[in-house]
Amino acid sequence: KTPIKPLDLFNIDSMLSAEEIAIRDTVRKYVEKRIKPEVADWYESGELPVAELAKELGELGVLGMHLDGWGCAGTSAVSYGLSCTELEAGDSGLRSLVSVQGSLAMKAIHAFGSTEQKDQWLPGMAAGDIIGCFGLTEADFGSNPSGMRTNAKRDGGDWILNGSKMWITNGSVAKVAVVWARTDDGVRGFVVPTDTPGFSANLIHKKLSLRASVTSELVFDNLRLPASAVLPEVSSLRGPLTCLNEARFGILFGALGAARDCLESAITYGLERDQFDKPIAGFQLTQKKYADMTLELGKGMLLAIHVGRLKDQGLATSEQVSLGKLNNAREALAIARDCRSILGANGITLEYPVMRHLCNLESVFTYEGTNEMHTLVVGEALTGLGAFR
Ligand code: TGC
Ligand code: FAD
Repeated sequence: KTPIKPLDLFNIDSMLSAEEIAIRDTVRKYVEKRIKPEVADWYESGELPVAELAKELGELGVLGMHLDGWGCAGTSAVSYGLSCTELEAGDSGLRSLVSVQGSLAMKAIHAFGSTEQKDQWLPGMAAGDIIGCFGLTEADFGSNPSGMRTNAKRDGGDWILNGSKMWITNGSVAKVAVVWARTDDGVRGFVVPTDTPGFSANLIHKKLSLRASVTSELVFDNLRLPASAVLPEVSSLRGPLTCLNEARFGILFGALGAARDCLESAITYGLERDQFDKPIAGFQLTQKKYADMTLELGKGMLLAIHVGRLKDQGLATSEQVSLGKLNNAREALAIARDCRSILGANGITLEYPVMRHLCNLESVFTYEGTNEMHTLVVGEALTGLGAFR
């Protein structure tokens, strides 16, 4: 029999519009042609040509694609999600670049910025000319951003920003940083041009995950900003958490892209690799792994599309996004691990994408809210009892 691809077994395409399929296929082609041939080298060297890729991704139309106006395409949430799946089938670092740009930095300005801020930043960010980053996490406050120490104080009409942020994607290459800081009026967002005196970014080295991604510490040392730098429309953690909902939604789809690439690689490998005089794909134990992984991949995709359809109707809740992030990041990681076992020793090299995805998915499991944070969000929804503190 001719083998069928895992997601085709679910006929996922039957759930998608012609436009969604066209967008997905365009992103898939870009990833196949531009990313897959080079990504192992980028990963090994720990260097990503971010500026070049951002321009290309801007031309592809994926930066802020789900936002309306200011050069953004205003696509459906499902189209955005499917694009994340394709980007992450290339590498989680590529999807991170796009998530942070579109769903975090651009979303913050789009949702909470003034018209002047939107006019100044969004068109260049959509085009990929201006790279953005989003600083919420601090070294001592990851899961609990409400404890943040970074602060901004008024000085006449200006603001003075002090503190630091940690683990910031795109931090060293960004021209603009959206920074969340404690103020006398609550948590406020600041749009910070990274050439402002007092701003510095230190690259984080020795990562074993997300190596094809720039991750940095940001430091603000008496950084002076005009009144016009503050995002006017929000003054609580609702600001950053609203942006996180968008990025988490992208991960719901994205993580499955990495898992799909692992599974397809493991099936191809299993058909070509003989042991005991037959392909290892022909052994029942291997087929059980394939079947179980395909079920989790397909169930995850059905869940992602369901949440995406709710989102397109304006019905998706943050708890539903948490359900999806919790399940899909966890199952993608489990799939990557099982695929690695099928590749045997070859599975630990960069000759195949599996170990790279597996290492990346460890970060995906942690960032945008850890597995435990999303478990507690769901627990609170089910019981009405918050168990965070
Ligand atoms: P809590 O007291 O519940 O709420 C504070 C304010 O926020 C509002 N809110 C939300 N708004 C929108 N969406 C949500 N999901 C929201 N959850 C809460 C809430 O209504 C309230 O608003 P207001 O105006 O009434 O004050 O907050 P809490 O301190 O108890 O925290 C809850 C918790 C633990 C769930 C939250 O802190 C959390 O999600 N922690 C995880 C932190 C996190 O995910 N960090 C991610 C950083 S960015 C990143 O990782 C990028 S990775 C790169 C990539 O994406 O590729
Ligand atoms: P901690 O919060 O210290 O958690 C450690 C462990 O304790 C976890 O297992 C956690 O679930 C558990 N834990 C904590 N509290 C509880 C509790 N109440 N109950 C049970 N268990 C608990 N952040 C940004 O702001 N912007 C970015 O662009 C960004 N990019 C990132 C890129 C990478 C590659 C990585 C790895 C991280 C990035 N982050 C970014 C940071 C990321 O969001 C945080 O790492 C994440 O929120 C977890 O915080 P932490 O690492 O401090 O872990």
